[in-house]
Amino acid sequence: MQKTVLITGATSGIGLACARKFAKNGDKIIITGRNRKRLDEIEKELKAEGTEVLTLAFDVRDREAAVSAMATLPKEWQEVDVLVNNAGLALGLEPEFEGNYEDWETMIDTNIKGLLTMTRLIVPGMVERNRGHVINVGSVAGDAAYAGGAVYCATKAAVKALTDGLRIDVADTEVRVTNLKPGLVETNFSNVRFHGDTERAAKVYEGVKPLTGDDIADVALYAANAPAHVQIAEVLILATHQASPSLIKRKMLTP
Ligand code: NDP
Ligand code: 8X3
Repeated sequence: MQKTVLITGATSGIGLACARKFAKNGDKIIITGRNRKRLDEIEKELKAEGTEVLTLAFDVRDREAAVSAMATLPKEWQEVDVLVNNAGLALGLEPEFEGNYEDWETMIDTNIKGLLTMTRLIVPGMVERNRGHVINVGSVAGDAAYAGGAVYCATKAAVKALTDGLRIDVADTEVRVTNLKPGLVETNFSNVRFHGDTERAAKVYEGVKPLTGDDIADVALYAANAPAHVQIAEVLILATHQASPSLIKRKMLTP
């Protein structure tokens, strides 16, 4: 059955890979993000392949903008079947006692409050229709802290708690809730974390074959299309030579 899929942060990395995978699957896609130009380019790309696409440019931290964006959804786009809460970021890698206040606020406002806003706006309709699926993009970082990552890890631990809590709150409906927890995925993530220091960002993936956005999108697509009685509650996805947030064996020979 064709679904309407809303993806936050669909302009890059995991979100963009999800947009392409769900589009290939024949679904209708609502792509959202802050970068209007990128959204337009991606809309063009997906439409050229025959996908029905709607773009909404807003910042998930701006609650009023999110509310207005949802209020503008044309009738035929209002019944969102799958919400992929993906927009998120890490900023900085300083010890907790030396971190940057603004970076902390941006991570907390995006990864926790933005995800909550979208959940609050979309899930009531799912509950009313007794149908839907929320896929939150958490992280291995939510399972265990690592050096310099405390605040980012805390936001992803919050995503775990919010996902588990939502699953409890909708357990008497047909709505399903999934926490995808990737490890090292090569996207724009590290460029953003290091404020555009591309050399430092490249080192994160040195000597190891990282996951790709596609690897994560495959799992999202599987979860969304599992039989109705199957709820993929949580999936931890790691590169073969990553064993935990901080244990990565580099210089291995994964083909
Ligand atoms: P990218 O930087 O490639 O993509 C992040 C996306 O989020 C972009 O589309 C970005 O758009 C969007 N975004 C960021 N802030 C906001 C905002 N305030 N409002 C709306 N959109 C926003 O990184 P990834 O694809 O790697 O990250 C996606 C998710 O995956 C994040 O939640 C991240 O924490 C998580 N994750 C990533 C891992 C990795 O190793 N890469 C591993 C585990 C989890 P733009 O900035 O253009 O607006
Ligand atoms: C992103 C994975 O380990 O770089 O969530 O924090 S990690």
